[in-house]
Amino acid sequence: MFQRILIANRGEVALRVIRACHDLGIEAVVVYSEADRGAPYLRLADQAICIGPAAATESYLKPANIIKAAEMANVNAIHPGYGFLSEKADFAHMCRACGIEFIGPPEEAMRRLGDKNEARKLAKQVGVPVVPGSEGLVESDKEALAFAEAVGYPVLIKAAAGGGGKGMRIARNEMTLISGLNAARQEAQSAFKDSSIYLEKYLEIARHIEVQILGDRNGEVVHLWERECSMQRKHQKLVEESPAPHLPTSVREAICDAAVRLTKAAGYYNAGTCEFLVDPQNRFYFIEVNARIQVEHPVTELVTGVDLVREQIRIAAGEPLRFQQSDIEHRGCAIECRINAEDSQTFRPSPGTISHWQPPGGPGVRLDSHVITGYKVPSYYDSLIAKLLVHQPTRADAIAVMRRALAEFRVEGIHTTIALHREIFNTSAFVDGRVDTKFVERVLRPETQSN
Ligand code: MV4
Repeated sequence: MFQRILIANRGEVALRVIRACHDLGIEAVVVYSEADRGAPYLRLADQAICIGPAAATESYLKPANIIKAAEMANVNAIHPGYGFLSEKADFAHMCRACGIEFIGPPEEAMRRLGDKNEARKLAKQVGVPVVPGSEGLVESDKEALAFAEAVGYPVLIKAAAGGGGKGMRIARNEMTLISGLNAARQEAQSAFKDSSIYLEKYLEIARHIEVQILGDRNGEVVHLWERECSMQRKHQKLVEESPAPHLPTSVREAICDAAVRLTKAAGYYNAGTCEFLVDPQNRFYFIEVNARIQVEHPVTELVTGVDLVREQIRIAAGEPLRFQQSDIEHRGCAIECRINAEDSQTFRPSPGTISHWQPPGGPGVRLDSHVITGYKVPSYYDSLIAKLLVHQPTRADAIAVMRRALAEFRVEGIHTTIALHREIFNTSAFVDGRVDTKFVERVLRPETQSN
């Protein structure tokens, strides 16, 4: 097993990985930017190393700075967390070439699945349904028009190098298809240095359901059931839960099985997620793989009892999975609310100093957060400050405990999304499990509706 791990991330997830290291008897070295100097979670690490200025591009996104810190601290491995360098195959390669294990998937699987068009091809090969789409990349306007004509509008323009909604554009007619293609190509070129585009039929009403998997270096892969992640706004998830409400057992098992087939075929190991869209007729379609641990992983930890971050570390160290599929239980219902430092009406960021922080607790509550009273939320990074989770035998109980926990939660000095969550948990459509990806815009903030 590793003796020392460097954590190439910040905030909530850096603290989550510090804890997993310590649970395994491993020393944790954390890096920080100048904006995070003095952050309280740094004191829980065994060592903290400054890697550059506040701007992420000058610190958390600079491979050379991170490798240098890793070599200085003499670590065996690097945990990238989520975001930042977590899905960069070049970074994984660089770590391993320097004799430092990258706690993530193999480079080839990262490259193959990181290209969404390639991931789609692989899914088709192993019999996993995909959304009706273009046959490979779209090279010309003529091809795009022919595809849209054949499947009917609306269509969704997607960047092969994109993901998580980046570089996506809806086209509802010929004119917006042509202009959208050009805009999407330019956007993809500047964001990912790759202008490759493909098309899919746009599913207007769908639920976003993802399957957690764990694979080891011997080619074994198990799934840890699904999470329902439809409650989101502008590709920022707000609430995640497991099990997915109203998902028939047969469909659930078929989706989970599809996720295992796909990741096995990719030669994947580490923790990972396969994302699917599920339409109102409960037909499911693969959309993409997230080759990293995700923000919402604790939802799965609560219902399965598996510590996903510890398992990531064990897998990276070469240990075989300690369970087979039939050992993975799913107990009760878990729900997560993402608490962000932003205005719950306008969704604008709300950085600043937290003058009072009074977190909820008690039976059935888990709070993952790096925040304490007096903490200053920097303006440079993602605004996530806490993840509030509950675990109960039934969804109704989970909702009741979440309402109670949200009522206990007091944050002063900045705006947070706690107020929005109180609204969500008092909305009958949510309580009934009637959620889809348009929920917030349709039910809660109709004035902000765009599409
Ligand atoms: C889609 C889709 C509908 N039809 N693809 C969003 C994130 C990325 N992983 C893929 N996503 C979607 N792909 C097709 N063919 C709907 C989403 C989607 C979404 C789209 C617009 C606004 C919010 C959304 C939330 C979740 C999923």
